[in-house]
Amino acid sequence: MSMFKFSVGPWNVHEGADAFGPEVRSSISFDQKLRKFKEIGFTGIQFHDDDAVPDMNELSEDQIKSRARELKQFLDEQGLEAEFVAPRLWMDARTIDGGFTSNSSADREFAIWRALRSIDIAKELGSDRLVLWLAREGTLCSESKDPVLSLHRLREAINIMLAYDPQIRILIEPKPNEPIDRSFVPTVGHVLGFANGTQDPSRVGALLESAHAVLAGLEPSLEMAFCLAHGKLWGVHLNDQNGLRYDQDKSFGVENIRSAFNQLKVLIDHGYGSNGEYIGLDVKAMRTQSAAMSYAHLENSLRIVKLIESKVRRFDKDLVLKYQDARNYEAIEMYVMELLLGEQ
Ligand code: XUL
Ligand code: MN
Repeated sequence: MSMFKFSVGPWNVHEGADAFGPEVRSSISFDQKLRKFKEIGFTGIQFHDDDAVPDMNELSEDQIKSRARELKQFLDEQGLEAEFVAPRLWMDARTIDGGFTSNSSADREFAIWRALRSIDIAKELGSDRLVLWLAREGTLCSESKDPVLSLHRLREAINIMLAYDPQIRILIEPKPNEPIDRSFVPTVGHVLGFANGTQDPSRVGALLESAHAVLAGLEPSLEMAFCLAHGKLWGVHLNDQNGLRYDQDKSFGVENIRSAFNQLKVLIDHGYGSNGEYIGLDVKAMRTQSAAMSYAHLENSLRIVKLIESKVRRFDKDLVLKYQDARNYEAIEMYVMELLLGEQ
């Protein structure tokens, strides 16, 4: 049994298209995905704004809210909860060069409109969390944007969101690159520094994705620790990543099981989840897998989390304290390896 609640997004079951090839699996309807998520053991759903309200650009603000209310009823019927809503600002022709940091004022206005509608949707769905993955808030060409001005623009946009709804909390999910070359807010350290400059730092925190930390050359468990030490770890996207490559969204723990162990250890040791936080998974099926395997990466990741969680609970703190006092780090390392290899 896990002590955590788990969440997942509809985009985690997908057609398999990548930058170099067409789709390899047929689409599965939204309702079907949500029902299956519940069956597998998820109780929280992560939404992009247009997952929740498709074609929202064509709808009035009232229509958007009423569609969101219909979705809330469906979630209630299924016994599911919305964890967060995130504006999908990277797919629109108006935000090809970023939303909040675009040089075009019309693009920036559109991005803010989408963020405010995402807040409306979140409220209708009963969530106080807006996630900002700042996909294109950076550059492909360094000289194409003024980086300081861009950060001021990002801060202004976030201040507008904070003022729009006094309850909303903003979780910035940093990623150092992809689809842009260089992000203006690449790590959670940047997020927390940036949060301090906003009008209400108490409502701006972080969502840490394991793969994004690895892409920044950093250890995900320490990035989590950094946020936990500031009371700012409000969400996680557990997954895995084979070094400095494209964003892989592999099943949790399949590349680096010791890091996976340390991620769960820091979460458990420091009470992650006690304020209602979810363990989110942001994993994708391998492109080679058939439609019949559309959910295996999710089932596998959940099972891996639970298996590693049981290792963390068996971790012998007293023994390790003794080794720490004796500065016998070889013994600690071997103990951890034996624990992970089933010899403890
Ligand atoms: C992209 C990513 C997103 C966010 C939500 O790398 O992780 O799916 O989690 O917008
Ligand atoms: Mn993510």
